[in-house]
Amino acid sequence: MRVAIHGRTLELEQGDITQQAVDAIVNAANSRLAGGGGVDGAIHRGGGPSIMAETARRYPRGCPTGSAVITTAGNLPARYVIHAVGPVWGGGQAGEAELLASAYHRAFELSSQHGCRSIALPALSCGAYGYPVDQASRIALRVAKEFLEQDPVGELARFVLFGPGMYGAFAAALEELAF
Ligand code: AR6
Repeated sequence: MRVAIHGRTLELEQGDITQQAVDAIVNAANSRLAGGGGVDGAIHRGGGPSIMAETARRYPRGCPTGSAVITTAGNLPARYVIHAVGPVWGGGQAGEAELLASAYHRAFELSSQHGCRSIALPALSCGAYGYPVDQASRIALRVAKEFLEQDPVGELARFVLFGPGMYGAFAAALEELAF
């Protein structure tokens, strides 16, 4: 599914984010940048040890929830990996929505600052961190839309969703957003 925004493209695709040949892919990291399962596990497996070596060297104190840091992408087809830290879902009263929006926002900002025209993103916080996908997808797409509307560099934002359920939730949220 694809929509045009100010001549730029917002896309949804079902698949594996590590296979994306875009300028930057976004990792669903934790604040220690310690690696783990899900997207994070797949990125470090596919990219090789140079990514973890770089996060340890450049960001020894990790990355706060709601923010992101950038590294090269090792053996992956992308040029950069942007490690974004979404919130753990705790019921919605602990600022989760703001933190999720801010993690996406910072990831987009870093991609633009590094001259990336295309970026692929996962459903941050929607796996191990338990964020309800109907709510998370609206936040993710709103931030992506705002980015594409005003950023001078970004041309393509593609959400790469794992499985038909996650794709369907994002597709419903995208239809709901008025373009
Ligand atoms: N490509 C695209 N999406 C994927 C892939 C993939 N290869 N693998 C999983 N997903 P998660 P979180 C989907 O758990 O909730 C890690 O241990 C998955 O189905 O990766 O932000 C980190 O180290 C789900 O829809 O990220 C952190 O500790 C979405 O990606 C913690 O998990 C996000 O699931 C972060 O949890």
